[in-house]
Amino acid sequence: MLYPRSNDKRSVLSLDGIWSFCLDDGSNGGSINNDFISSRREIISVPASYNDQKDDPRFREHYGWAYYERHVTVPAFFSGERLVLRFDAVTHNARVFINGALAGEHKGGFLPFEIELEGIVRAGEDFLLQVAVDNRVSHSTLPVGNEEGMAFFGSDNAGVPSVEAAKRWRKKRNLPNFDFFNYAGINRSVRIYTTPHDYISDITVVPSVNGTSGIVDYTVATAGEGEVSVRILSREGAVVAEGSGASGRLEIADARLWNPWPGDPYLYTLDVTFAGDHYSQRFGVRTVEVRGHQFLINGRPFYFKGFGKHEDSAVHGRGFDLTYDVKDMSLIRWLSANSFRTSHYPYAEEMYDLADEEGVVIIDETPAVGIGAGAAQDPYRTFDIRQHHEDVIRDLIARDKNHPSVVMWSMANEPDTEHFPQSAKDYWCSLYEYTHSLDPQDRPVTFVCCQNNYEADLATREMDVVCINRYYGWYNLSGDLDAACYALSMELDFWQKIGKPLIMTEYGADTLPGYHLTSPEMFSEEFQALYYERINAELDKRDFVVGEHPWNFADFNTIQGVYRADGNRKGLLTRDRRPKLAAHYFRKRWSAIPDFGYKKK
Ligand code: E8X
Repeated sequence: MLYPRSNDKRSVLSLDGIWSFCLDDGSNGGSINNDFISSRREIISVPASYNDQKDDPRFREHYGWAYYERHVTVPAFFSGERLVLRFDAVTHNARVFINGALAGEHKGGFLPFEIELEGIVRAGEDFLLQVAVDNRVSHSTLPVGNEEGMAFFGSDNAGVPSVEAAKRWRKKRNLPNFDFFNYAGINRSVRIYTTPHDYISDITVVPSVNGTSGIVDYTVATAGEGEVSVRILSREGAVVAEGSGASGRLEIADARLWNPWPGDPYLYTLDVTFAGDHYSQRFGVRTVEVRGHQFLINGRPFYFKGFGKHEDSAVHGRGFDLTYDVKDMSLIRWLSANSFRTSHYPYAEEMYDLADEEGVVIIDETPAVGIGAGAAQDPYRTFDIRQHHEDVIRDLIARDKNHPSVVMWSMANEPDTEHFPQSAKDYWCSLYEYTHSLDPQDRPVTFVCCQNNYEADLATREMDVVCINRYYGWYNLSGDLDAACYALSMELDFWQKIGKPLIMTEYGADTLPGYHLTSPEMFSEEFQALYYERINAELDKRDFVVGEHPWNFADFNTIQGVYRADGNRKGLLTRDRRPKLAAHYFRKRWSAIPDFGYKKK
């Protein structure tokens, strides 16, 4: 799927800004009731989550539909062009109405969707655009929620109502099976863009290297009649290769490779014309390969220095904010990091563009988090998620396939792979094959494994890279770093035999900024830094460990709970991006660790 860009043949009209908004009261179920909306409308900013824009508890507690609306005027000079309405992300489910008629629907809150306006709207016309947004999560959504909030009732705590009693009186609410606030709304940009009626619908670039040449296999999908012409432009604007035809192979002599910073993340542009259309697609010449227990980029063993992140900031919630993305890229460089995982959902396209430009490596993750219910039930047999999971993987790869920064796909975060091991292995290995089959660049595929009985887990070891989240010394063996290192070392002995490259994709400690102790204990800044010093010493002993991703880049908001004091505080940085002691520790450590060749062969 191409990102909307204006050029000599295409225009883009932004629909970001102030819209009208109201929360449903449960009586309209996603249908448009204009009397209901007009009596409750208030202002809201797009793009952004709606939850933290208002000082009314209803906005954070909401369960169900909310309604956005605005009037749109399509410029007359768009006349004769193909008109497309594009939502970059609406979380979680969207129903789009134009002049009161349903024009499109979409399930999934982190990937774009489009609505062709042919026959619905004409250039020069005004129209009413209304969007119904559903924030509910359940056993049939990704991310996964507990069904109708009953999961927390019926416990044996004295005074807690039984499930039956709860059903009689409880106000329904979301109970996410994931540890980040269930921000919702039109979280990313909305646009109308134009193309000619005969247009370029997609571009695929598959780079490889042959000696000093860059080999570029390209495919251009089109609609209508015309001839495809392609040119490859260097970063400096020189034509370095050209050809014609909807697909083909071009060669760049003495190619400049895309390398992670502080290397040169060199970008080329595939400039495509077809009939009266024109689109320029940036790409990088780089190779990615797992070989033995190494992760190779351009044939050299790469070491992941970085973190799991979130799209999360005050007031914006999970809303797209290019300024925060630029700031986070600056902090990634300040920390001497070289990578991040898009935990736990695809991020805004603009962040991948920045990573391409800045030379930051991405592990691209789907929103499949929360797949598990402990030993209570086999989620692979009882959660209705498989088709949607395949849809999300298909759409993720369609969106991100050309980014040189994307080097691996993560199908999920912390699914249950322990309680129903064979069922889990069947699910993940078949989805692994499906994911590989969709990626034209055939990048490595994994999922991120939750702290578990790793000997019982039959799925994690089948992935191209073993990605584990481990909290020895925090959630278990709490505060006892000697025991934590011993337990981790035992587990690493196990993975040593498996022979795959391993990334520690999460490890961390909740830390209150400004809480200092001369004898480090949990929640202090000194403990967080010491925790990482000790765990990293264990990781350094193992050549098959090819990456360290502390959890998390920054503090972030979650649902309220006894373990969350103003959200999750495991950030190396505070939520407003100020460094804790551990950030200074990693800045020093990572500035001394090279991107390549850190571990022996
Ligand atoms: C945590 C993280 C959470 O924020 C992240 O989204 C997924 C969790 C740790 C799981 N991983 O809670 O800070 C630990 C499982 C029990 C040992």
